[in-house]
Amino acid sequence: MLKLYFIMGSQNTKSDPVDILKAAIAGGITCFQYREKGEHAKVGLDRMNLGLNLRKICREHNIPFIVNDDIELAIKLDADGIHVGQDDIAIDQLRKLIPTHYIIGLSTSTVEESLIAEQLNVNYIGVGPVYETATKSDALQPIGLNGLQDIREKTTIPIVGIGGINENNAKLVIEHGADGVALISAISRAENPKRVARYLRETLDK
Ligand code: 3NM
Repeated sequence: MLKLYFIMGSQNTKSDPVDILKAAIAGGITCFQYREKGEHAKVGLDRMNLGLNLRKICREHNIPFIVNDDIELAIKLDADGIHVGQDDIAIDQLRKLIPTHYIIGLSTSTVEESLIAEQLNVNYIGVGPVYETATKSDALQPIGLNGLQDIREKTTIPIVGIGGINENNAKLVIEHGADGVALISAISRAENPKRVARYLRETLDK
């Protein structure tokens, strides 16, 4: 499920997010996260309605649908899981508020955070930023492939690398221990999202 993990909100594309998601699925993504967040993100009903559309598309194609951060939205959209950051709700608190079957993902960027995540029994960690990214305005300093590898060697939890990942470096991220790659702009801002997703999937399947 983590192999080719696509994340998007309407703020991440100039096109219709529905079209981008359909193209990404046709190209072979294995998981989707709805992350309607930051400058120019939709709020309220608009955010909900886009979420409903994207959720429906994922359901039709058997693609796990994860919601970023917002528990209420995740439940309203009948998501398959939720992804939270270090500064969001504590995991034991989160568990009390979501259905037991939910996939839980947690962002980490250090060995220490990753060991704690492992102890908390979350389903996967999103480790990054591996590379510099322009997509997240408050992103930390890149940890690099070495930082990723260090976390891999000290934990056994499933890892998805994130931050600045694209067609040219995705394989390296896997070679340094990640089980999958999570990416936004490489697909959401691509001229041909389907082709990029397909290329990524073929590269990672090799
Ligand atoms: N989280 P792109 S980096 C959403 O380091 C997000 O936790 C990060 O976007 C983290 O693939 C990031 O366009 C942005 O670089 C990823």
